[in-house]
Amino acid sequence: MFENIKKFASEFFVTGNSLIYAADVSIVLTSLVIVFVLTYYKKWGWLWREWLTTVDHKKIGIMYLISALLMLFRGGVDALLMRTQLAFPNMELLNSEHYNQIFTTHGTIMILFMAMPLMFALFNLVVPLQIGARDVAYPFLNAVSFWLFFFGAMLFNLSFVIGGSPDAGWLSYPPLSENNFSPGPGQNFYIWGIQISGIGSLATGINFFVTILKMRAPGMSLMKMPLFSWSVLSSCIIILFAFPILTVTLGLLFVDRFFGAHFFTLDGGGNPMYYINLIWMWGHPEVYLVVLPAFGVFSEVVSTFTKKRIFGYKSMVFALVSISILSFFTWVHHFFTMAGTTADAFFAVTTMAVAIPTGVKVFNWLFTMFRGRIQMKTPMLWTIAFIPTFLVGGATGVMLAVAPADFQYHNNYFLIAHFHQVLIGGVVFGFFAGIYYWWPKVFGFTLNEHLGKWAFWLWNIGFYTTFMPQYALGFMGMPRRSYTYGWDMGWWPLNFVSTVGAFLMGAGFIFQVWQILYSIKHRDNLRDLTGDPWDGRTLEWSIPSPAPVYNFAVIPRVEVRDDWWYKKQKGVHKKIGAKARNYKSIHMPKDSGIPFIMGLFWFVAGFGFTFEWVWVGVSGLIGVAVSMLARYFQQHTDYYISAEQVEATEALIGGAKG
Ligand code: HEM
Ligand SMILES: [Cu+2]
Repeated sequence: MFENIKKFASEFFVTGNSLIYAADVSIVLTSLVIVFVLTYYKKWGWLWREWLTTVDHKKIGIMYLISALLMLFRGGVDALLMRTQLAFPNMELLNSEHYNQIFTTHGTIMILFMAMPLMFALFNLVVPLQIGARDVAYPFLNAVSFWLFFFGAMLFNLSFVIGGSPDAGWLSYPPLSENNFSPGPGQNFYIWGIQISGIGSLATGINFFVTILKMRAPGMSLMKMPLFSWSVLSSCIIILFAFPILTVTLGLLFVDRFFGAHFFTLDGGGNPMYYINLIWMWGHPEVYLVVLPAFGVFSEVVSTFTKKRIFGYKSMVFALVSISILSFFTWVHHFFTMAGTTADAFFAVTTMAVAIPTGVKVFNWLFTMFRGRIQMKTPMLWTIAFIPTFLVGGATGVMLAVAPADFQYHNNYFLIAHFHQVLIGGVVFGFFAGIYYWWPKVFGFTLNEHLGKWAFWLWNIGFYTTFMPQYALGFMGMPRRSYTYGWDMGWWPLNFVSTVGAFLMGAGFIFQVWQILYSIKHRDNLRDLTGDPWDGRTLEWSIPSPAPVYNFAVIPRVEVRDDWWYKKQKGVHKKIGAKARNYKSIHMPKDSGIPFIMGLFWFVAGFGFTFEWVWVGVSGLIGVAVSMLARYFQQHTDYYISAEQVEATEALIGGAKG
């Protein structure tokens, strides 16, 4: 009996590495601290009422933000471990197996559980306010999306301490990811963690697509819509077409592994290349859909901090939409070395074509800044830093798109440098700019600028120090995913420099955490009472910060692009308050515990199938079905805020100006 338990435990829990034991201890301790604090301060009810059951897009946005920052930490620790291992030849910090696991979890977490939720945080925090809506089109579904993301991410992260991490790379190519080569739970964690959160992402895409098309304030025609909302719309178009491909691909891989099918194995008539084509038909659009909203942020920030309207608005919209369409026609550039010459030529051209709309956008940002009164606040700093970074990232992308030359760069450090340059310089810088920019809207106080500038410089210097040497390492032949190298290769000085840079970025992250904590502590001094600290141009700045539950006491009527700015210029905004006194009752969605519970059941289902405990998996799925039925039969899903209550709230928060 005891022997059996011991055997089970040694397979169930990941053992044999001091780092993992340390993680076990810290996970248990952190959980205990959280439980203790919640109990001691009697906060369980508050947590359930205010957060776990909320359908308010603003709170959901905050939960996405917190989760994404935690995941940035986890993915960052993975990165630093890898960089430490590579700092010198023949290092023995990580063995090959452990290194494989770490680059797999790093890549997966950074894209799916860091970039995606950070993007969804901005969708939720900004879009409804920017288009003058009271919530998203489907608030309940929005909560379901969040909890699917959350429990999918938890499931994936659990693999670190239970069962073992996946190790077949962030896209998990077969045949390596098939049962013969990767038996056990690791790959299953990958499949189910991503599957569950991916369904949530698809729902978010649908939600914001409908929200933007159907819920804009009266008068805001599509061509008067702010560019951030346009970028979200383009991103959602990609989600709508790309995520179903991911769901099917992972589903087929699961069928291969679980039922012994042969979709992606050569024996039995399948082919791994089917998978590789499918996963990149999702994967390439995926990387574009995370960068488009960053482009949207830059457009807002540039025009706010130069006090000018954006140059070439229509060409900006055109560029966004054409990038979202082009994104579906480039996937083969990920395996030029495996395709034929005709296919290579076609996909080389489509890939290079992406540079055109992107170039249009860069010039428009520059023309907007030209002769503007530029205010060097942190959101603007990140935007200015983005331009040269993305330019180099884009140019090296075009180099990679030259199919014959790609036979040289393929799968070496040149590629690693290229995609980090666009992912960090584009996506991460963009979302940071967005967080700094909209932070006061969300929380009612600004972030300390001084610490923010330290973080900015550390991240930037760190970035170039880390990734510029990697281009050279690529030319020197260092393959991607190598866990070690010898003294004879001549690679160590550049690797060492790269590692130093990675730690500088780590220091930058610490400064950001410090900046946030410091600003929370001193929020009374940093308080913004105007609701419009940057003298903004779009509707979100016309209401108090943080916005009340119903966002707009009276839905604004939009006449021009940058409506709020022109109302301020004409001085008519002061009269809005007086008119607005004529409040009406407001229709709102009720909070619900079902999304959280449904997410929990998905987690149980995923966990069960991961360990091939079929009955646990099936029970989880039954739970999911039951929670859907429960929602179906729910009667009272909405309520009204009375006109008097709206009036009282507005008087309290100073909404009714003038
Ligand atoms: C914060 C600084 C970062 C550092 C120092 C870093 C470092 C690394 C390293 C050392 C590797 C493994 C290279 C190899 O052995 O092949 C890697 C791979 C990867 N990184 Fe990062 N990274 C960082 C941020 C990011 C971000 C922000 C993203 C995405 C948003 C990202 C996405 C990826 C992906 C997709 C891979 C490929 C994983 C694979 O080969 O399966 N990284 N990174
Ligand atoms: Cu691609």
